Amino acid sequence: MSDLQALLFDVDGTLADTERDGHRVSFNQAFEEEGLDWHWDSELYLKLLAVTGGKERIRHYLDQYRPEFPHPSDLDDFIARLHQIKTRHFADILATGGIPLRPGVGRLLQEARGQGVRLAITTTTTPANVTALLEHTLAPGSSDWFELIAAGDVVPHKKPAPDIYFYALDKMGLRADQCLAFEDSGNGIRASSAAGIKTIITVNDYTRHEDFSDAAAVLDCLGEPDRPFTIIKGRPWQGTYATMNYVREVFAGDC
Ligand code: XBP
Ligand code: MG
Repeated sequence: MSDLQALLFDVDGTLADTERDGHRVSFNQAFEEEGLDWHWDSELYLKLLAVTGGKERIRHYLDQYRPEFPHPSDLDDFIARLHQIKTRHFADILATGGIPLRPGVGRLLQEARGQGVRLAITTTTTPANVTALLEHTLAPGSSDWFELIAAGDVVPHKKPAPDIYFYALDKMGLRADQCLAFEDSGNGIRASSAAGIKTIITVNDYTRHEDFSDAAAVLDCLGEPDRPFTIIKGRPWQGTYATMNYVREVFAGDC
């Protein structure tokens, strides 16, 4: 077994619960701004989350739910413009401090940094969303804590394809067995597992019923001293929240 060299973090649902009250709301704001009578409620959005990537999600919605919508001559441009507006609204939501980090995320990132563990982001979301989230929740300049932010369209196929993980391994000069991934969804773990990377899952309301049989551990969150975590799958741990010792034990397969 190799030493743990790097932690690779998904963003949406893992670092923060961005989907229902962030991305979903900003999609709806963009639709309204463009005069479209589309509205994604929470229930519909759960179904739409099967498709990762905002542009891909809009296209899927058009295909599956709005087949009668008169398609503009350049559909790619239309979707890209709508998505740009959505990204602007999402940045506004983050700037108001509307979306905090999930329990234990900031604490574990600090601890990993202190131990010289390399950090990277591996996500399907737009790069601007990642920096905005980090800067508004963690600390100004905290994007620099991550040696790589692998995000969005830098790879041809988004999760559940493993491309973003292979991209990160390549850029960081690491092997899969030197890394541990943090994900929250079935699509996420399909991507990390297909790249051969051990994965800790922190579930959320949208994902808790998904298939995590490939996970090294499944948690309700990373936990804090005053907010104990629950281990849903994985060996018990003597502590009440996920520390780097816990992470290393999971990585070593002892937990
Ligand atoms: C997250 C996503 C993202 C967001 C929207 O999946 O699918 O597409 O919903 O972001 P994961 P953009 O957490 O598995 O990376 O609109 O910027 O694409
Ligand atoms: Mg996710």
